[in-house]
Amino acid sequence: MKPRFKPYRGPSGGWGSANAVGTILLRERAPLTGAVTLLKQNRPIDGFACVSCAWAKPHPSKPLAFCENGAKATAWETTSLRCTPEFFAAHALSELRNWSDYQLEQQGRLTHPMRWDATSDRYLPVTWEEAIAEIGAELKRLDAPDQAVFYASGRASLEASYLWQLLARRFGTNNLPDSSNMCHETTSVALPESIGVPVGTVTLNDFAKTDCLLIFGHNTSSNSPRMLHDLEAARQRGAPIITFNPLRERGLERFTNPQSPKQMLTGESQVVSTHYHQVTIGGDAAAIAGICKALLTMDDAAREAGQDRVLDIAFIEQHTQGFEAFEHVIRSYAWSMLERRSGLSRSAMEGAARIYASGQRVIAIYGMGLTQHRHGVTSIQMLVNLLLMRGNLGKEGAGICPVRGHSNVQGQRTVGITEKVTQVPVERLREQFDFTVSEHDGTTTVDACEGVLSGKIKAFLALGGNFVRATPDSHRLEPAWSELRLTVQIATKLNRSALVHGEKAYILPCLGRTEMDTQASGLQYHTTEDSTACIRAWQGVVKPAGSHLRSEPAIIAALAKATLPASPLMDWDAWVADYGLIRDAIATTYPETFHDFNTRMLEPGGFHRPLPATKREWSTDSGKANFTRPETLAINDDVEPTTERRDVLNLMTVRSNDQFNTTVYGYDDRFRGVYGTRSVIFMHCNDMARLGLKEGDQVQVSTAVDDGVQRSVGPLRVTPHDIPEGCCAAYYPECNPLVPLWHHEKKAKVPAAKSIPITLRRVIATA
Ligand SMILES: Nc1nc2c(c(=O)[nH]1)N[C@H]1C(S)=C(S)[C@@H](COP(=O)(O)OP(=O)(O)OC[C@H]3O[C@@H](n4cnc5c(=O)[nH]c(N)nc54)[C@H](O)[C@@H]3O)O[C@H]1N2
Ligand SMILES: Nc1nc2c(c(=O)[nH]1)N[C@H]1C(S)=C(S)[C@@H](COP(=O)(O)OP(=O)(O)OC[C@H]3O[C@@H](n4cnc5c(=O)[nH]c(N)nc54)[C@H](O)[C@@H]3O)O[C@H]1N2
Ligand SMILES: [Mo]
Repeated sequence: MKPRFKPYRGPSGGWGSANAVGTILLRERAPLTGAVTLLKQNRPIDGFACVSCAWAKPHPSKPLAFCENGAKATAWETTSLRCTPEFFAAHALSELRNWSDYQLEQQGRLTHPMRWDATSDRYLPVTWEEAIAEIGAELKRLDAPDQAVFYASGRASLEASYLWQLLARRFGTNNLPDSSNMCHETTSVALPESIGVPVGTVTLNDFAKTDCLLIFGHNTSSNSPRMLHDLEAARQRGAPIITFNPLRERGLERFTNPQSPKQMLTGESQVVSTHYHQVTIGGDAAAIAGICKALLTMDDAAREAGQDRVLDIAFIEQHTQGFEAFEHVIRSYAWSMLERRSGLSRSAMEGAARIYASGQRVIAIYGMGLTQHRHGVTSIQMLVNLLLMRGNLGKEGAGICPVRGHSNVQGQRTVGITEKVTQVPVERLREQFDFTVSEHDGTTTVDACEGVLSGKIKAFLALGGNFVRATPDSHRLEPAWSELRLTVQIATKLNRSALVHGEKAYILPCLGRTEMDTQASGLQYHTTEDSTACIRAWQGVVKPAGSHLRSEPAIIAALAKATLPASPLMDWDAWVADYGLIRDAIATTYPETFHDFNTRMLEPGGFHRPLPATKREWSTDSGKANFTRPETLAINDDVEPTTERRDVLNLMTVRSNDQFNTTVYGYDDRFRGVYGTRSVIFMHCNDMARLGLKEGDQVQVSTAVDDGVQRSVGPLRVTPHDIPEGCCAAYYPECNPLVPLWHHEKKAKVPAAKSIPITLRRVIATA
């Protein structure tokens, strides 16, 4: 199909959304089963948790508790297409490596365990028994447990995740990076320092009570569309929504509720953002500092006039520490500097402060626009500072809301998927299973990539995901994978990570969450934790995609038995026969959160993880909520300001409305007006003019850092867009070769995928 470009003027949701659902059901040849399955989506106990995003599922559930992108994710998993041994027999990997992400996954669900055969360069079928025995033997043959990495993408259930970390830890390593290391690890570092919890503090009940929302760097309409219902309800109560985003995301402007017959018939739509600030890429800390500064000025004026204070002094005195130092540094900032760094005018920041101060209960929402930066921790902590100034934490209707990515990524950390030993209940694991957890921290995602490059890592096992495609510096890393001894993909679909492989390579096909998981004790429940720390039980509803598929817990247990010494304390067979016993083990390791797990998971609406900050108890070093002083308001110290060149732009890599991470559902990005292609770069028209580029020109994009490595992607089509000057945007994962591995959040090591200095070279001019 010839690419088309046409600005989208409609709302998000609405008929565009309904049509998109129909199209994908047809393409996956899952129209009827797919449609019936959708009725079970996000219905607890006898239904399944959406496999797409981590946004909270309301209780009681709505009649059609899914969104356009949730429906796409379900259709993608329940597809009737199959990627069989015949497919693999017909295609050598050297050929498949030239296929697109879309083509690979479009082959459908994997059906058989497969082993790479070097002679024919093909994956050939292998029995489960052989595959598992060989993988176990390879792991045991390693010189040290730390030569193995156990990666997890954030989709696996709490049960599977707990077994995965137990396998790795008992094997002797904490090398347990997960997708969080590319995503919200910035949150996991920032929030504990500030407020003593690693996750967001709000629930759906808070959304129902709030009277003002701030949204920083989150593309809600594409990536957590069900949240639009909560935003719509807030708007109907008159709550303002102030959005900070370099791109004017259409879906954050207007929304038509596809579940409202009236809105659908009349074409009515609701304004989502009442105020939209196109902050410059990475300018959030400065923008928030400006709002804080304006609040201080407003508070000074109120005090002088003998009016009510703007700051919540009682809260600040009783519950926080560090305010004076924070106040001092904020007052010292010059408006001109804040304007330059944020890209916003002083009056815009003052206006945002006035609206913020008019709310008594404010929620701050954020996504990858804050976390995937060199100084992401600073930005998040500034946002917490802003909330603390008016006591917007630990009260109903207020709080901090990091929007998690994968549907169970938050839960994986809760049951032990982490590379950091300090977060592991080492003593409890010793008592429960009689082994000593390795005392070294394991690898983050970035460390794991470095280990692959340096040769330190010899074996890489993935519980889902597409690590090779999701990680930075792809062109440097890909050749290094062939030096590995062992690569194992536990997966539902074929992706590039199975094609860029080690000397011994296996694909182990697993059940998806929509599918019925029947074990010796019958149909199994599994559990997940969403972005609001709500834990619930679910059950698959569709027939498994093939008779050879195994569940993730069953695969992990088999690997454990083939790898670890036998122990009566770890009864892997019993765990697989009845997942209730895995939940009992989880409850023994983490009693505060998971006591009476098997009962409470079935309570209507599930149960919430206890979070001290929501009760104004602060599990921080100081015992208080901490105001933190920003270390810097610099956007990106990988490019020296003195050598800042006029031809260097700041690139953010973003998702389209037609993908789930590295899974490309299609080539349209309706809200951004792009159809039939992903090879585009969105630019400001002044930058285009300055660089002598015209709409439709094809450019090669290169990273503008001087570390001796050439990084380049293209050609991409120059596409004018409403984005601040000096900023540009293009799609992830295609642009991952541009991200230097060392270009990551300073403390959290999340790749800084939202601020890559680049230059452009025209390769083909518009005809
Ligand atoms: N349909 C669908 N749903 C998904 C996903 C998906 O791929 N598809 N992925 C899931 C996952 S794992 C995650 S982590 C989430 C991701 O959801 P998001 O956090 O929305 O991630 P991105 O698509 O990367 O979009 C980042 C947004 O931040 C803005 N932004 C970029 N840089 C900055 C900045 O410096 N400041 C500010 N204020 N804004 C900035 C971009 O313009 C964009 O709107 O979604 C989850 N849900
Ligand atoms: N440049 C750039 N890079 C980024 C980002 C960015 O914004 N910009 N975002 C980052 C973020 S936030 C994230 S979370 C990562 C995502 O990184 P990953 O989580 O590693 O990648 P996904 O694309 O979500 O993984 C998709 C694959 O998961 C497998 N899969 C799907 N369902 C299941 C299941 O139920 N079980 C199993 N075992 N496998 C399954 C399928 O084989 C599918 O091909 O990418 C990161 N990389
Ligand atoms: Mo993510």
